[in-house]
Amino acid sequence: MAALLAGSAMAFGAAPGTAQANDGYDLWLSPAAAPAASPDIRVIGDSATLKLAAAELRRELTSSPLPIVLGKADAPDLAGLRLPLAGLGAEGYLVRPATIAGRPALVVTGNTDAAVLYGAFAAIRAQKMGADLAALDISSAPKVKLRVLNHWDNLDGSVERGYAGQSLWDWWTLPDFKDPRYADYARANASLGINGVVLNNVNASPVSMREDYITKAAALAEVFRPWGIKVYLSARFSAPIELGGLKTADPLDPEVRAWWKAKSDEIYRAIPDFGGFLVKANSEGQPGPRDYHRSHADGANMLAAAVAPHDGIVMWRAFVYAETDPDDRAKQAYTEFKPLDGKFADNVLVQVKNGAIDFQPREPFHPLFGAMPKTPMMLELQVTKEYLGFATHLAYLGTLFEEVLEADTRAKGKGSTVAKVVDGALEGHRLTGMAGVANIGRDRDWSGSTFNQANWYAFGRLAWDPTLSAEIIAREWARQTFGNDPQVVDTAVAIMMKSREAVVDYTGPLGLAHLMDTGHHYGPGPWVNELARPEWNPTYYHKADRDGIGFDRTRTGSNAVSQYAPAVARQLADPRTTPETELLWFHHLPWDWKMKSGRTLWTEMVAHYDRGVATVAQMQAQWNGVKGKVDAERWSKTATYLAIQHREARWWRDASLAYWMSVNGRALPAGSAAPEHDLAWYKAQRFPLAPGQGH
Ligand code: GCV
Repeated sequence: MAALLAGSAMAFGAAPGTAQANDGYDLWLSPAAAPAASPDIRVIGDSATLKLAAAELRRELTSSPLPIVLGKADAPDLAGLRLPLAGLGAEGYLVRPATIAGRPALVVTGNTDAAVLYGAFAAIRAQKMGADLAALDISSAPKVKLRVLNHWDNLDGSVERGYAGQSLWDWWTLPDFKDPRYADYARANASLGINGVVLNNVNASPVSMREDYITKAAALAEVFRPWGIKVYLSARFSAPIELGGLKTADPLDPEVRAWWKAKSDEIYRAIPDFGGFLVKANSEGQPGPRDYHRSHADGANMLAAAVAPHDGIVMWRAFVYAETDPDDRAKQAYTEFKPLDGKFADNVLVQVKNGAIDFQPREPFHPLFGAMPKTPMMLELQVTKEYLGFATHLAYLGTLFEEVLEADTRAKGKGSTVAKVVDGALEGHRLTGMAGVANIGRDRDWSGSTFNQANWYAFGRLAWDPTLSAEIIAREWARQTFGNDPQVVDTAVAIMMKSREAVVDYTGPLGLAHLMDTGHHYGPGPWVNELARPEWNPTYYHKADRDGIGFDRTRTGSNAVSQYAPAVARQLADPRTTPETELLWFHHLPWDWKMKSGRTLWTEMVAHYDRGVATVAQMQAQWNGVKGKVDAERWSKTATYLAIQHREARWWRDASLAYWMSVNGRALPAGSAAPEHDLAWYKAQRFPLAPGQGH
């Protein structure tokens, strides 16, 4: 019932930008209600996807200076136009005026139905950004083939690192009940070009591949299909034991191989366009091929062989580290995977997080990018804000994503950016992918806050084209979300563009990372040092003592810098040439180290913490300036969340400084406020019920 209400309430949603209530359900799109007037639209062809494309244009556009004609390039009336579609592949679109049967029209076309749908969304986006449809001439093809959301959703409805309510998937009522929200979700993804969804957590339950759950997944696939979206499943490596009753999951065992082949065949019978498997193996307690002394390539290739006859793929995660390995955690994935370059089957992508540790507010790019030229490297970004203040802190991640995509690996000389590794341009790979760990749940606004929706949006737009600018994406999103008032749009963009750096400043400036409290990752815990695995403790990462702070990853330390291409390694080997934003990631330095500003390291650190808190206060003031210009519901929720963020930024700053002072015995620079409480108070805080914890 709730779901039905959700669907129908959408029909009455307020238009973006009005000062009425708006619960955010419509995201950056328009409400379902048909506009009073709609343009003249002709669809050539009758597929479900083309119908959706036409419905979107009707719903989103109130007028068009030209009649609109939609259809595949080879459709009657369009084929004769000889439009330049050859370079657009299966998903690229073309939108331009043309004369059809003697009448001028705006043509929306592509080589497949999905491409036409993307073209329709592009036309809508362009019009909302102020373009004149009569003069529109746009064409675009995705630079990345697999643009996939990873849901860390459990079968009981909880979401690991989810801060937007329960899972969207109601596994209990599937396959019978197809909540209208599933189609609304698919529509939002399609508007960005997202073409794949991994339904279940990488910490996977074998039950996801049980017959009844395959039927449930098939029901979702059916809803998503017309929107151009394939479903994928996270596979638990030991499923042949748990589901199949075998004694082993050894990837070279013939019975195990046969089990996976039969299981894949079964899945493809239910879901003919099933995308394939995502696997977390031998990581944080998950089973994997290393349990049988086999390599990650052995494991991936076994699954790849099972899905290859169906054109399926395997996304094999490189997020591995072991408590038995005393080496720097930041080095372990590279050490394990680099020697496997060239050993993976053609339909395997190695999925690599943006940084070598774990989605910190800032990390240097992962050294595996550029280091495995023979292997397609799929970039994994975290859209949900596990380490950036959950749903309550405003942190626009477009800038974080842009920073990693623009990072230069120097693998093949200057300009070998992570974007070029990921989109295949550097090595000529055609199988390419980008994954985003979703921030989507059953909250009415899907992502836990209005501004979190922008992170979903930014992921989708960058997966389509990793060279887009974060600022342009922010502007696009703000205009579609809030309407055309320039003051509102400028304010939203200004807030967004500084927001992530503010989080870096108040949680861990100058390359510090992994300082949060245990388990829930909510709030500061730089003092934590008693956890079983050394690399789970913040003290492992900052190594602060009376004399200095930071992780020496040069030759005198773990030598992680040697995993980068020589030009990058040389730069990072010297603290004077290392970017100060990454200084303490790579170097252990005395508290009196002279920074470029002329200040000591300690004084500079304090200045960053202070700046982080001050930036949030500025963001609050800017948001107050658009009160009454944004609908009251979204305005006041955002204002309340900014107040929470300000309080918690202060908490992060105070707790961190109290701890650093207890270690270095130094006073705060003049003018910097003393922490509100003593260190013992901060240490005593407990949050057993914080959301999103794994279980
Ligand atoms: C899904 C981090 C998170 C875990 C997550 C893991 C991963 O460690 O805290 O919740 O598990 O990354 O990416 O596999």
